[in-house]
Amino acid sequence: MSFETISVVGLGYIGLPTAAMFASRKKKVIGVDVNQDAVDTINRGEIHIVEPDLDMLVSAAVQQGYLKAVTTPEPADAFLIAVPTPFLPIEDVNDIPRPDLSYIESAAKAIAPVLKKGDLVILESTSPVGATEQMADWLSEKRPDLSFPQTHAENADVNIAHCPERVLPGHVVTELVQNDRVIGGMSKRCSERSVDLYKTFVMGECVITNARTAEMAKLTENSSRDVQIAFANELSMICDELDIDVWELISLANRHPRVNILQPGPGVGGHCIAVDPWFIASKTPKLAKLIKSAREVNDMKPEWVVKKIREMVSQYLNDNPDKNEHEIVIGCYGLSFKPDIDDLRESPALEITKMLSNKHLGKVLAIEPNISQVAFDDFELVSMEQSLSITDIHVLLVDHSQFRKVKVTDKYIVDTKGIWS
Ligand code: SAJ
Repeated sequence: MSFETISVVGLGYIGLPTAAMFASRKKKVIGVDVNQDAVDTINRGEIHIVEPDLDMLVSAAVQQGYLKAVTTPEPADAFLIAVPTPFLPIEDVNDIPRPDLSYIESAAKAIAPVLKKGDLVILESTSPVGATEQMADWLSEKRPDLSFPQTHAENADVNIAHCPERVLPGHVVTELVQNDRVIGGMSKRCSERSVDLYKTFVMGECVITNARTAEMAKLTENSSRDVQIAFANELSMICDELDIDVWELISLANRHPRVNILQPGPGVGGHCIAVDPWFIASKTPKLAKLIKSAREVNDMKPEWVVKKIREMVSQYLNDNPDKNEHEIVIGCYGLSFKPDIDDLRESPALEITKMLSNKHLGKVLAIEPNISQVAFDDFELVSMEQSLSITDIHVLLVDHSQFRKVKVTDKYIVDTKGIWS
């Protein structure tokens, strides 16, 4: 059965580019989102998120009539669910954060009334192991007239699979086409039909497994990166204590043919790597010791950086006994969660700048070349030139390409990315 109409539920950083990609291959796409503003924006051929080349794709798709956005699901041959999976609120600081599946539940319950025999439902949202089976149960509860793979395997009326997205923000449009896809069907037929669907635009290999392994594969990829970054961050703190340049150390160690250490930084941000490892740790808390400990190392790095800045303030005051702390201006270079983007979600740079504003008695300035519209309560946003002329202590938090082009050689620098030190 071919897929004439495809519905993408959740039109965010993953759902909208995926919808636009199917539409660019001349499939009729119905995008669904609960946010009326996002729906209106898309129907005007515009976008509500920042991602290179996406604006052109969406504009062309809407103009040519292949993509439309709605707030209530309509019948389709395939449904892709790309809604967020955040944490549930934590009651005690010692609790392991647990995933909140309510967005998936709402999406499943919203599409259930329009499902028909022969449809394919794919969960793309990053999910804890077992979430796809749980989604299948929610669908089956709502539609007892249809059969699902958990009870009817290859003969089910509706096919279900988990196919996690793995694209890098800032490179979504190319990575959606070129990356390999992990396809975890609840039956062989579910997987094969999912491969047929993705082959509409995916040039990478579509590799088949089961739903639980596909869920775990995505969590494993991001946990592996988190653990590796934690190793680099831990090294940076050890080297600071031992008076060794961590950047030189890592470049030396990486000359070994089987060593490839990542780069330390102010901490780990974004909505994926700082979140997904908890989905493994909350499921198997007694076994996921390394994964949990890596999260803790990365999560406490911003506090350590603030401590280093406070030490630099003390050193500045020692060297300049005629000054007091109220007169010291600190410039924080970079606010986003990684270089050359404007995304502030879970950003350690923003966390550090805010913490500093609360602690420091003098002025705190922020320099963020990728953001101009946002106003911050805690600190002032200034240009690079302004900051360089009035700042006493320079804190490099994000290695934006604009910052790499300038060599700041002041005595008072806290450089979390190793580009000015
Ligand atoms: N970071 C470091 N040191 C490094 C590399 C990264 O401190 O050497 C920091 C970054 O500054 C940032 C955080 O880690 O704060 C995460 O950045 P990232 O570039 O590693 O990853 P994301 O969150 O932009 O995207 C990740 C990707 N996953 C992997 O590379 C395994 C992407 O492919 C996933 O699709 C995405 O998560 C997701 O949606 O899950």
